[in-house]
Amino acid sequence: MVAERRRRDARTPSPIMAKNQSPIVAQDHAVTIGVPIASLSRQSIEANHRVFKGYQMEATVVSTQPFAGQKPGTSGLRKKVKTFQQPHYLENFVQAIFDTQATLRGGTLVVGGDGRFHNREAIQTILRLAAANGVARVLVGQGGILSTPAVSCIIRKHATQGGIVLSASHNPGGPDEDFGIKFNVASGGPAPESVTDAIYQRTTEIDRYLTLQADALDLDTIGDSQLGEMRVSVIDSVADYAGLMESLFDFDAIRDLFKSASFRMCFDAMHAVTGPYAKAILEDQLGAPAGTVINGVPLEDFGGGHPDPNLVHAHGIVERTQGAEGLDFAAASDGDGDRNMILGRDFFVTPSDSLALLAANAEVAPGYKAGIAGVARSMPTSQAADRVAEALGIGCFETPTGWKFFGNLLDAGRITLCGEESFGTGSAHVREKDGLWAVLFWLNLLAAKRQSVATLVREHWRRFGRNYYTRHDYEAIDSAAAEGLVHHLRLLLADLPGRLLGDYKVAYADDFSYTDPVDASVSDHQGVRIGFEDGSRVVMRLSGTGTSGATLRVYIERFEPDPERHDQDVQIALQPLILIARELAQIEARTGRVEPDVVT
Ligand code: VG1
Ligand code: CO
Repeated sequence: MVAERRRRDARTPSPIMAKNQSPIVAQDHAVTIGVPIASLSRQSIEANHRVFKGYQMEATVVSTQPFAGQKPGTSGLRKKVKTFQQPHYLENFVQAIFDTQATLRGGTLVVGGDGRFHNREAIQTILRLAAANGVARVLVGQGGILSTPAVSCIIRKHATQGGIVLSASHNPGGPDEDFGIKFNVASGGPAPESVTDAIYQRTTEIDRYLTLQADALDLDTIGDSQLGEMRVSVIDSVADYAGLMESLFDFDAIRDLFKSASFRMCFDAMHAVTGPYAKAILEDQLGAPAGTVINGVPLEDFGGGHPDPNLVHAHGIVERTQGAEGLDFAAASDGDGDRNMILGRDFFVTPSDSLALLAANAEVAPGYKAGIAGVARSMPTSQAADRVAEALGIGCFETPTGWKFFGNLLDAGRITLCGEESFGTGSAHVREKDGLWAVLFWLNLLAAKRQSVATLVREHWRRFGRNYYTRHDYEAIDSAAAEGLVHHLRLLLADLPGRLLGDYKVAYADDFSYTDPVDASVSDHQGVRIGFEDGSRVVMRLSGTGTSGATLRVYIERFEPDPERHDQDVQIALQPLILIARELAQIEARTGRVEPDVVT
């Protein structure tokens, strides 16, 4: 079925469709693109096959009804593929974007996805709606492929009015798995809450969408075609992004590193979107040996795996770094290319440490040699970066989970680097987290220092102290039980400060509320956090990206200044705090789970 669909797409290029098509014109109900929604007559809204007069291809008004639950979560709207395949489901959401984002009319939109099942169909639907809604031009990645950071890069480079990314990121793909859509604004970043709220609000009252009756466009051939009045430019998925990377990092030094026989690396693209990017940049441009990139062909079901670069789902490359013969460096990225996992020989770099290390050594990369303005991390991310910021005398910000909260700080020039514990690291070069960027930064660092990953991190700990850190995920738990657990925790908060839990005295306990330092917008209920007097923390929140039941995330952190104690097993070092978290939240009693599903 998948192959058939692909063939059909490729067989039906219709670059000059507009000229071949004879429009069905209903003169009596002709309306013009650009009329405000309110001025469309009831009759014309409800009638199908109404026409926009004066355009080469007819635009159709289709009546529809709202679907419940089209509220974007931490990163866009994510649902099962089957949900997205329902007639009008995607159309409603996309129309809600056009109805609320006025600059797209007459503007340019970037569209692409991570290649998962339903990507191509969804792009064709979006193109038709875009044309019918008066978008002047769409830039679409070849084969429908664009990574999340590439979309951000292209929006910025071509100064477009926004972009749409089709991805459910690290969630599995396939007919019975997940699909997703997110809208990025003109800065290149994920839509801020004000925008996602407006889109959601519109989905609750939507009663019509505009589309064109048109065949599928050829997405595989680079070049321009017309869809009604709209120009569709199929662009190279990699070129703009690769150019940006070359402007930031010392490619000559990395080339030298690859030439040295003693350096061996592997990049696992997990059959997701970064394959073409990693091959072009690492192997073709930087001269890494062929085969450095594994699982490099994007597949609609990611080869049946979770494209989630962590110790559990990317265990294949973890094994390749182990033992005396282990690789010097290995990395992986996720479905849409915005996450990264960094490994050295027998060594896993915690994402929170990775952010701290890059901040402490940013000047090795030409793009950051002038220094960094500040750093930001999401609240559950360890405080390792804070220590670097303090030493450097630069700003340090703590934001809620989700990349959209970094946007204002980046736009205002308050920060240069930012990151999340969830394998997300990035900088002001785009407005998304960026998996390959982080890998290249590490390669640049290794090329400049010529030390092993383990030595670099251990020396960092020696200088700044070590923030032992882990995250425990309890996946697909009963939603009501999860809500009950969070409610229970909130009730406890007021009484916790001053209390002794095991050996740890509670310094503060709250439900994190964030006031954006740039626009003063407030985001409440961003996670329960319990801070102890020695700087240790327990944070708990529910995931905003899952699609079945609820996922409870428990984040645990403890600071250890003594270098003599930097080599403990992480889970053992954190055991007392792990038990405190489990007891406090009554995890077993409320969810029936004794152990987490994923530990990172
Ligand atoms: C998770 C991560 C969060 C990240 C988000 C999107 O969200 O915890 O840090 O920003 O995924 O990443 P949640 O709400 O499930 O904890 V991605 O690579 O899925 O765009
Ligand atoms: Co992602």
